[in-house]
Amino acid sequence: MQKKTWLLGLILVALIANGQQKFSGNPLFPGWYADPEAVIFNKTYWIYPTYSAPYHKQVFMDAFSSRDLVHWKKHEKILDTASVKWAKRALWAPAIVKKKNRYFLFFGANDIQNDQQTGGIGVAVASKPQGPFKDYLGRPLVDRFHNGAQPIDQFVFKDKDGAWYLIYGGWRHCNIARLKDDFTGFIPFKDGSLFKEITPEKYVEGPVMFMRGGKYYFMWSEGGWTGPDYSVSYAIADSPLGPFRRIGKILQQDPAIATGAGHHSVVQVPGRDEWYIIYHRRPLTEKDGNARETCIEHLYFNEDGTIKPVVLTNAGVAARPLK
Ligand code: FUB
Repeated sequence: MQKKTWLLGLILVALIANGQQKFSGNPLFPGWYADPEAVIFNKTYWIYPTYSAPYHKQVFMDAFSSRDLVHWKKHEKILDTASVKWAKRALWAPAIVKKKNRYFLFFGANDIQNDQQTGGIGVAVASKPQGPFKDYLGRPLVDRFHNGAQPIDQFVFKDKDGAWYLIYGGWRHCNIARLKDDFTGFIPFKDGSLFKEITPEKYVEGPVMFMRGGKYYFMWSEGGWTGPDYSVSYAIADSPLGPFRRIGKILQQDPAIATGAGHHSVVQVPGRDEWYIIYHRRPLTEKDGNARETCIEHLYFNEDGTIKPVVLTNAGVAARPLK
């Protein structure tokens, strides 16, 4: 009898502790998930990651939503290669935007190695953030190498004048292209070109752009994603076209916490100078390239606008419901 009471007490304490949990913890949710694209839709945080597995198993994407950064709900198979006839494998690095009550999910597929192969960057569309997403174009949006950039790792940036840009590229080259308003193709730049190379020093992949204080922050991943030295660096410019001069590294492994920290996204609490970086990293116990999990930390700035180095934590961040 005494033993039973003790056990019940223990369960009660665990339940209370769980109910009072105020920190997200890292990783944010279980499972191998990489390249997290974090956004806010309708006062809810959403994360769209790559399902991190061998390429032939990367045939779908899951998404995760949260009202407070602490409690996460999994939305399974929001996109599946079954609904994209040209995509067979290696569904990578989603980027998502909302436009006129539709959600456009840009994704990489097939890991093409040359212009003869089918694949590249595609677009899927849905009426809800949790999908189901369907192929929007029936073909890739970018299906060739331009300026040496493998068509993967897309990011979609809306400029202050309303122009939409696709920023993308693997294999150490990064391009920017101005999207047509309906996302079916590209608008040429003044010189007639469609794809402008904006590659900064040491760039490898995973571009991200955001604005703060009237400046364009450009971030990217460096090193090899399967190794410990994967990391994130950044530049600041006055235009989305650059030029981007590398300022330095702000996210990297911490031998006490995790390795391979990189391929991130950035979220701002609307109307506030409060920022988060959402990224993937590899637990110290793991060596497999695909053993990547999605984590979160605060992103802080210095007075002069430069970014402070990110501190990797196991605790993550405190609950932050959106009003
Ligand atoms: O997850 C697949 C690939 O790994 C991404 O496209 C790269 O950026 C790297 O994170």
